Amino acid sequence: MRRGGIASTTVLTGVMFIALLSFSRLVVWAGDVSISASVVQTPEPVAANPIVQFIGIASPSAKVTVKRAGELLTTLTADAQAGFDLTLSDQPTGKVTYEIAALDAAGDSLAPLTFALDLKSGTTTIVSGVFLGPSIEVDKPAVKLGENVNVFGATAPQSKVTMTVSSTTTKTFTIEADASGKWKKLLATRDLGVGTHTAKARAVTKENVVSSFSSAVSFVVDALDPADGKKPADINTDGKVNLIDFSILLFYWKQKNPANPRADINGDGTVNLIDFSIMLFQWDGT
Ligand SMILES: [Ca+2]
Ligand SMILES: [Ca+2]
Repeated sequence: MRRGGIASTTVLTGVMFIALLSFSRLVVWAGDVSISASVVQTPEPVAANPIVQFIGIASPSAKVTVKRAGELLTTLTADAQAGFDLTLSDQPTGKVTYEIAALDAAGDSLAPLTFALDLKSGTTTIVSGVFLGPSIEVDKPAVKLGENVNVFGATAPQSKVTMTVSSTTTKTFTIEADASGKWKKLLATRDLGVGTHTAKARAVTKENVVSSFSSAVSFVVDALDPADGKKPADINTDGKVNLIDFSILLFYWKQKNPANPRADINGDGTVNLIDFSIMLFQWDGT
């Protein structure tokens, strides 16, 4: 009887129903995380401190940390399939806030989740279906229009990652994570346009468990400058170093910080013989 028989199982069903109702108010979501919680009644009437168990998904070999009211409680490593299962014994009663965070195998952060639970003495609270949002990084914070940007991260192996890239419009991309949970998308900035773009992602496992959203990362796509790729001595940026550039050089001759900064070819603050020698060196003629 102390180990729990048919009678106590019947009681448990009723308790679980009440617990689910109350948990629907107590759990703080981050996105559409599906969470089930149950309360198991122990035979002892009082005394035992609450037990909390978190079962979820991060990324393969992620370092998962649990904080209670901001204080680090425990750290563990997710398995090769990204799963983790941790039990916290001897927890306080009353309203308690837990934060679950994780770093993927490369050290990048997955999106943390926070849970506000109301713990009762002598109970075990199981929070399952906790799927942390993927880690997400961008390889360059700023590029010129036409260059590529890589957005990448980690999540559950073989899960389907949906990434949105937003600025004035939103584009959606679908990527499959590989066997080690890594995902990557090469973005052609010519398709995105000039401006600041913000990317975020979420994942769905093959078993249809949906993650919360990742953090957002931003990158800037700058318009091409007419001078991009041109020789420094091509002062008027027409593609040739010739007499036109030489006449501009003469116009600003001996000036400090000329109104046309390109006339100071080496950028040392003065238009002089050094700039002229660079021009001769880069000379195209005619
Ligand atoms: Ca020129
Ligand atoms: Ca100069």
